[in-house]
Amino acid sequence: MTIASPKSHYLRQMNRRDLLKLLGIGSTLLAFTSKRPSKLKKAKPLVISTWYNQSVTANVAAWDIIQKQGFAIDAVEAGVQVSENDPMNCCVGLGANPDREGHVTLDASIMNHKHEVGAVACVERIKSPIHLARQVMEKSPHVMLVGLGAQEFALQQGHPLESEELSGHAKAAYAEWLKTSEYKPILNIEKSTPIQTPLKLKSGEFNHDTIGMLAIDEFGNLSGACTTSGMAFKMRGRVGDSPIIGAGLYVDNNVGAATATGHGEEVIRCCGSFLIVELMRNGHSPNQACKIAVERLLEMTPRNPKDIQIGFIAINKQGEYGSYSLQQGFDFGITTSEGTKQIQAKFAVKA
Ligand code: SD4
Repeated sequence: MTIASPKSHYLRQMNRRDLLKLLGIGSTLLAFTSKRPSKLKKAKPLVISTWYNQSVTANVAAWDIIQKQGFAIDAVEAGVQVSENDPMNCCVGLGANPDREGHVTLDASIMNHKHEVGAVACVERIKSPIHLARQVMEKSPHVMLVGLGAQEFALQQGHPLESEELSGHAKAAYAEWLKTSEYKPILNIEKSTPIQTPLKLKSGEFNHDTIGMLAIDEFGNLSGACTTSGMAFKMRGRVGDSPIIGAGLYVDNNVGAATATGHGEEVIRCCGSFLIVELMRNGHSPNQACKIAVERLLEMTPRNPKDIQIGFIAINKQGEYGSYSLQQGFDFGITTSEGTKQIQAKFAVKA
């Protein structure tokens, strides 16, 4: 293991603003190079993640790092790993539901405050795709690895090759799905309580889920992570929005960060998370930016909006947060020094 010197550690934590200051270029140049929201106040640390039933445990793990003056990038990685490590989770990590051929394939992405990104897609038999995504970011010359190449890189990095056997609940869900072999994701399935109930819901459809997490640390730096098994019973080789930087996740430390859950094809179509960050750059609040992105997505989608669900969450550099979803039912959890709160997102499509 290499130990970073205090100097290199400091440099790693510096953002563009700090660097310009150090070089004596300072605020005049910044005023020309980036449009920033007008009212600047110092952000208080926070952690925010999609689907409250996951946030309650995942945010706590992330907050534990933040409150010890840890970095946002470490917090979001540790936070979403709580879901990845839960063998009973229907929809994140190796315990999750498989694709239609019976293989669990995982997608994940991570982004820090320095525009460094890492992602893996369609990776099999690796327990923590978010850690692998971080290793792609830090230890490879690339930003994204997929399939067998991602798995090979994981083994080189010391990840064990896990069993390909499905978890008990995933086996049961898959057997049930094979009876009709219909691909019909259910809206808001993430809210089934507990999430350890992955089989069919009342409507007769199957489960899916994702955890997207954003954090601000004590140093005012932003990071994000997103990890999922994707849509249950997807086609083999299908990749959703979660590992696509700009779609399922985006972070700009000068402006804000956003992440998404729901039907990934739609989020990719509108570059959802990047769009939200750009809207915030132009002065919109996180709530407004998420709402405008959902409206844009609605204009673009060729699908019946009643058949799809999208939930966005966002934070800005000032520590404001917001959300918006396409349908009713999306919620998220926010954790600060005052504890964790559940928030219901406002939504676009009225029943
Ligand atoms: C995907 N966005 O693979 C993910 C799925 C998801 O809650 O978010 N499910 O398209």
